[in-house]
Amino acid sequence: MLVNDDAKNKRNAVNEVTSTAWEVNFEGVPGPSHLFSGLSKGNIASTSHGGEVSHPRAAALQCLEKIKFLSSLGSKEAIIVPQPRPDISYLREIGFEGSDLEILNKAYKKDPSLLKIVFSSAFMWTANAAMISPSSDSRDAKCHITVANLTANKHRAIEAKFTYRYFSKNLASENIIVNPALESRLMDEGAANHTRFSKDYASPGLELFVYGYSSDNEAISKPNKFPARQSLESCENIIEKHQLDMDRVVLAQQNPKVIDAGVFHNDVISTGNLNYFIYHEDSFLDSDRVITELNTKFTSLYSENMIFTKVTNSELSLEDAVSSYLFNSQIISPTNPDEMILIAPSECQENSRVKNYIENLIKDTKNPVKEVKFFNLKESMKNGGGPACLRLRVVLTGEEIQTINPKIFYSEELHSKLENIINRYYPEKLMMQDLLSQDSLDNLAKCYSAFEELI
Ligand code: SUG
Repeated sequence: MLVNDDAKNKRNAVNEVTSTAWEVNFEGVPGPSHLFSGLSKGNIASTSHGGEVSHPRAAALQCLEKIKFLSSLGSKEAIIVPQPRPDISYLREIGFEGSDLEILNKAYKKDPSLLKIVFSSAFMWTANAAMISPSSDSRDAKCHITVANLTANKHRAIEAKFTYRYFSKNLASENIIVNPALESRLMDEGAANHTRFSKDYASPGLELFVYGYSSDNEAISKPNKFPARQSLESCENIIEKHQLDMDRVVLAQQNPKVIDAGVFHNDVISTGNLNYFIYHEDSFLDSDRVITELNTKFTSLYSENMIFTKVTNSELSLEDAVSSYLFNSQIISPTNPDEMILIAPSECQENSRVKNYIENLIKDTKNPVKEVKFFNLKESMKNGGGPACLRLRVVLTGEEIQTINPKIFYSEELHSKLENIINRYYPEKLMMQDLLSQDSLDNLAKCYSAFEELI
C-alpha cells in the first residue's frame, strides 16, 4: 500500500493538533438472560459449564465493580448497554410465526439450542464487538471502527446488527468512521485478535492482527480439534478499509496447537499495552519472527525497543494459561506509561503457579508491570470471558471524545442507575426454561426499555 505525501502530511498535522489521546474502555454489561449454554466449541470454559445454573445479577454486578475500580484509577470508561434479548427477529427470519411467546415455544420444541442462541448474553464480551484503528494510525487521519461479524458462532453473529447501531448512533462523526460488519465469508472476531502498540496513546501506532486460518490459501495450517475463528482475509480487508500502512502493521498466525488447547481468541494467550507485550512462547506459529518484526517496526517508528515478556512452557503450561486466563488480564497505565497495572481474574490468584508467576513479574524491574489487582468475574469466566474480553479499547483524541454521546461515559450517577436496573430486573439465578413465560418476557422488555432510556 502506497502512502501519498499529502495524506502523510495531513496525518502528521492532525497528530500535532491533537497531541492528547486516551484509551477509552468500552465496557460490556451482562444481560438479564445471562446463561451457561455451552455454545462455543473450542472455548473450554463455555463447554464445560454448559447447563449449569447461572447468576445474572451477580454477573452484572461483578462487571460493574471492575468498571468502578478502573474509573477510580482515572481510566476513561464508557458503557455498551446490554442488547435486547430474546432476539425474536432471528427466529422470524428462519420461518417461525406467531406471538413472541408462541415463537419461543415452537422453537424450543423444534430445537432447544435455538433458544440458547436468541437469549445469549455473549454481547457482554465487547472485545469482540469491533476492530479499531485510531486516527493517528490511518492515512486519512480518521478513527476507523469495523463491527465484527462473529460468524463463527450463530449466537454471536446476531450481535453485529445492534453493535453497528450503537456505534453509529453514539460515536459516528466526520472523524469517526463506523463500518458495518464484513461479509460473512470473511470471519472476524474483532479486537480480541488485535493489539495496538505505541509510545503514548496519541502517537501513531503499530497494529498486530492475528488470524487462525486462511479461507483462500489451503497451504496455511489449521487446527485439528477446534475451529479457528479469524481469517487472514478478514484482517487484510480491515487493514485496507482502515487505511493502514504495512510498515506499521504486523500479521501473525495463531499457533494451531494453541487453538486446539482452548485458545479460541488470541487475547487468551498474549496481551499488550503501549510499548509492552507479554505472550506465551507458543502463541504464534512463528513467535520469534513475529516478535522480531514487531520490534523492528516499533524501533523504526520511535527509535527505541519494545519491551517483551516471553512466558515459556516451563514457566507456565498452556493448560495453566487457559484455565487461569492470565493473558486475558487488562494491562492499564492510567497515569504513568512506565507503571502498568495488571487487572487479573481471581482464577490467577487461586492457581499457585500463576500467582507466583505474577509475583515474580512484578518484582522484575525489566518490565513495566508494577502492580496486580484481582477481580472476581466468575460468572463471565465460566463462559470463557476474562477482564480483557469485557472491554473494547478505543483510542480517541480529545476532539473526538467531544463529538461522542456524553451519556455513554461512566459516572457515579450512571453506575447507580445501572445498579438499580440490575437489582430490579435481573434474576438472582437462572436456567433457560425459566425464560419461557409471558411474565419473564415482560420483565425483560421493561429491563431493556430502562437501558434504552439511559443512553
Ligand atoms: O465467544 N463465550 C464467548 C467468550 C468470548 C471471550 N472473548 C474474548 N476472548 N475476547 C465466546 O466464546 C459462551 C456462551 C455460552 O456458552 O453460553 C460464549 O459465547
